Amino acid sequence: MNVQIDHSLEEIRRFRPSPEFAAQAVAGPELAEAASADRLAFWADQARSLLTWSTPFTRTLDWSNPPFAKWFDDGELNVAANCLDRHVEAGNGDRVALYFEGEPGDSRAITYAELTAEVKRAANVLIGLGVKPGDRVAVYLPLIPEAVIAMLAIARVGAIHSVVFGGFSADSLASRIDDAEASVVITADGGYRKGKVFPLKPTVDEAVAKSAGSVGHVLVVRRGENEVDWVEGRDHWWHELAAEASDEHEAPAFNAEHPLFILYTSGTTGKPKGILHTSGGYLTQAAFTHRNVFDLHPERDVYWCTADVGWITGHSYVVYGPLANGATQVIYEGTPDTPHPGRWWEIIEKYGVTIFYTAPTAIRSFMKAGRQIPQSFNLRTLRVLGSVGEPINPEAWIWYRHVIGGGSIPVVDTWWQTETGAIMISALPGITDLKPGSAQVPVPGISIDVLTDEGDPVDGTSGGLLTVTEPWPSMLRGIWGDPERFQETYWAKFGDRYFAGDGARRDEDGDIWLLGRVDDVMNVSGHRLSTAEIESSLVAHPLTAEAAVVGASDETTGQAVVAFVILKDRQVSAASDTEATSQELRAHVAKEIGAIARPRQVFIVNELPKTRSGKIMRRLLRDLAEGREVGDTTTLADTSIMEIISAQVR
Ligand code: 6R9
Repeated sequence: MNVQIDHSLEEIRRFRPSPEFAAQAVAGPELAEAASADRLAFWADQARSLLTWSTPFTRTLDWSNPPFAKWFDDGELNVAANCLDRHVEAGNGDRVALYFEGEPGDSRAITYAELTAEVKRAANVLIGLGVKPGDRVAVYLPLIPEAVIAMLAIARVGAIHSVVFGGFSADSLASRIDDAEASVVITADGGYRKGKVFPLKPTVDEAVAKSAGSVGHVLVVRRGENEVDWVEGRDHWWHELAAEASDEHEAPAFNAEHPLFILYTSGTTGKPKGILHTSGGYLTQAAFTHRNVFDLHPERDVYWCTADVGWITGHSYVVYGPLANGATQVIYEGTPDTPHPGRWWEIIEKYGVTIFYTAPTAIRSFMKAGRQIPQSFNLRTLRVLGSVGEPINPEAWIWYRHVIGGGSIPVVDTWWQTETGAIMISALPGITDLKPGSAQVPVPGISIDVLTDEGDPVDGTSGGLLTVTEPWPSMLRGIWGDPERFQETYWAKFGDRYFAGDGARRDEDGDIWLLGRVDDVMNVSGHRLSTAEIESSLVAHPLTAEAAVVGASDETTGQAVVAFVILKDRQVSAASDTEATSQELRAHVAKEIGAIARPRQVFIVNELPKTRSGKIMRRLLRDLAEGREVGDTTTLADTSIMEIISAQVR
């Protein structure tokens, strides 16, 4: 088997679904047939059958003012009640919604009835703090049940959540608080990470102090039991207010286009974009894809998606999709290797996980650590594996299927984005012949095309730009507070077709292969980082005159941040120890933006390669960072520059 894996980079194999799997699969060929017969009727059917509407809709799509779509817009529903109350009313209140596994080994099983009661309490707490429909509430929490409860409580009262990943810095949190003018922040004293308590409350204190002053209340979950400072009147313990709050709360109905959340993601400029999602269409597509792509049988499956709720995957495939579908799922607070490198596999064994959804970067780091680790656990309950965040190389795909999946279960590679809200391209496990390395086919009801830069269809199997040609239910409705940037970023290029920012090609069978970003956005361990944002953080350091950042390919993380920095003249002598200086700059970026943005390397150089018009040629720096021969330098203002830089980097 090793021999096969070593030679699998040019993967040509297909894996047909087994007849047993196909026979029990929730998605059959009729889905795609119905969708191609009448796309809008198909989505309307999904919205009616997967969700419970307080006021049924009669209109499916309003696309009269592109790119501003409205889906199901005369219908009303409460998103949280769709994830909670209706399952209890249907007699499934005793089903476990969440198996929580804390990093130190504490655990809790929370049923749908219990989760519903907790969310009602939290909704009453928010109302008590003055939160009204349409208000923005920032969430800065570890992956603990209260993160899920907070998001659902915010949705339940019609407010808008903005979840900020707990690894982000005070500055990043402050800018997100300001952009959305959040009135409340929900955080914890701290959470567990790599065996230690990682404080969160001090970061919130710093962020609120730096922010423009919209925050009136900070609600603090007790988790790490670390010491925290307290601002009387502003700060409240979650457990104290929840204990006083009623667990009765009637969920009000909101319009299908009522905003549900804002989630910030990196763009090509330094300023993160607040991607806005609304209620009915988002929940329809999250639930539809979660059920059909993962072949969910809610009465018997145990599902685990390893994403944090700070990312879109955590929104759609930890919170909204699984809970709308009444699934039982695992959430795990900590890191994969704490306290031992088999922690994830131990969790799969402990809970009998049947559906597992993770990222290629994690799979590759497990590959490095060796198959003996997962092989010492019982993973035989698994029956579907998913991948998301970046292209999965065929070698990792095969390893995932063989070593984790025992060699016979489907692996679905799911392409989508914060902006698309839910899965757009994926195999369906009971139907599609799987092809390692390809994300394969648009999900039923989604229209994808690969176009040239000019907007023409590409020739045959050549590469081009990935576009979505028809509006879809879970599409972003805009960028918070910036309709022009929304138009400019996604729609200006191809008119009313959505430009995703990814390169792609279709093979002879029509399967889609993703080729990575075509803009200045890097993908590090499945997380989007902007070169511009990291460059501006580097330039903000007193030692730095100029900086250029590139994403260099990295065996484990997909891409890694590599920076080239020119120091200010007067600082060069102060920074004579280049090793210490580059360490300092790496730490600076981690502090300013967050640990995920910490450059793998910072090279101190005297020059940067520029065109005559002064644009930095990052392509040449990427060649250097990836240890390749430097490409065409003829458009450089000074063609000798690359030799000087190469010598300095070596
Ligand atoms: C869900 C998520 C989106 C970007 C996207 C693309 C890359 C995600 C992928 C993939 C190839 C896959 N991406 N899934 N590339 N194959 N299966 O990751 O959202 O954080 O917004 O990132 O990630 O480049 O444009 P987000």
